[in-house]
Amino acid sequence: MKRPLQASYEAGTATDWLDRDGDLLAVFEFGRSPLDACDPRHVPVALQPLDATPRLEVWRTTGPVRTGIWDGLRFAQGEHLTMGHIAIELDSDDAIRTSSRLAYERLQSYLEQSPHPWALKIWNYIPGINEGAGDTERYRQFCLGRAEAVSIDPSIRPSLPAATGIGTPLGERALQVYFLAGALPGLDVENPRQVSAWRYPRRYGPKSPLFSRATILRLNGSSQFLLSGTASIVGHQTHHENQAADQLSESLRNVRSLLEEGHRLMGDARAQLDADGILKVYVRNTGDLDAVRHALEAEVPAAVPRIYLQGDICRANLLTEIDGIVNCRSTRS
Ligand code: 3EB
Repeated sequence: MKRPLQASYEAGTATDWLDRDGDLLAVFEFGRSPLDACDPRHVPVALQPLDATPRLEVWRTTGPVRTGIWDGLRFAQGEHLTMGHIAIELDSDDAIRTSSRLAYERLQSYLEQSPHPWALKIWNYIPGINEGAGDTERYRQFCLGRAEAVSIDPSIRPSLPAATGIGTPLGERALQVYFLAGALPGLDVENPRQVSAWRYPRRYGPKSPLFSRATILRLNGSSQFLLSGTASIVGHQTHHENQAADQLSESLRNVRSLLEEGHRLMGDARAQLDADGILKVYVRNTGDLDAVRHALEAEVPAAVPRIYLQGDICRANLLTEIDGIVNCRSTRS
């Protein structure tokens, strides 16, 4: 059984991978501006890789893979999955809200006409995410713009893709949004330890972030977990302020709780952190790298591929966050 999405971290250059034909859906190159994309499958990401982290994340899928550009959105479409990305140049200080709205409107228009219309997971990389006080903070402005494009009825449980929202350097010129989409909706998973993000209280901003804690992509008998950015939030509150290692451990407790909840929903399959998955660890202060790494190594088997990236987290008191892709195994005997 071949999994619809094979994700891995790789050394080498993006060009080596782009020259391969057939099954390449995307190659993410860390430490480069999103405005440098040279092929629809090439996604430069403005987060610096830390330590000995590989520079590339590679996604492969069943092909053939067709590529194109649609109203500025670059996409690669395989047999079952589409990867798409948008980079919007920010021309003034207060452009985040309108750029976020524009990115989400474009993304939705693209999906409406695509054979893979269901967003499963969306990554949002926002320059200077914590700039601005109170409701003018760029992350909150980003959430406002997103909510203007994506409306939900808060009285019914919405169906939302998983997401990551991370800050890139203030000097980066573009807001970047990239996604994975499929022909069928994913199975949404919420975390019993956390308040759903769309229900966060008003104090976190005028419009709640719109994402589910994870989605499960089920296809051809295989199940893959797409984890949202997971931080040290219990209920809706930040835990372990100023303690990067403890925040990492709390994030892992959240990940395990989410995987357990997914098992409860699926019944016959269980996600397992092993060599078939990937973990991305975002670290705000490079001085915390060793502490965060030790905390991770104490709890996650060494075989699980992982990378460390310098990234700001959406709340100023959060120092680290994890996301990833975790494959499931059947528990049927
Ligand atoms: C949190 O749990 C941390 O705004 O798209 C995680 C994942 C976070 C996605 C987003 C924000 C987003 O609230 C922040």
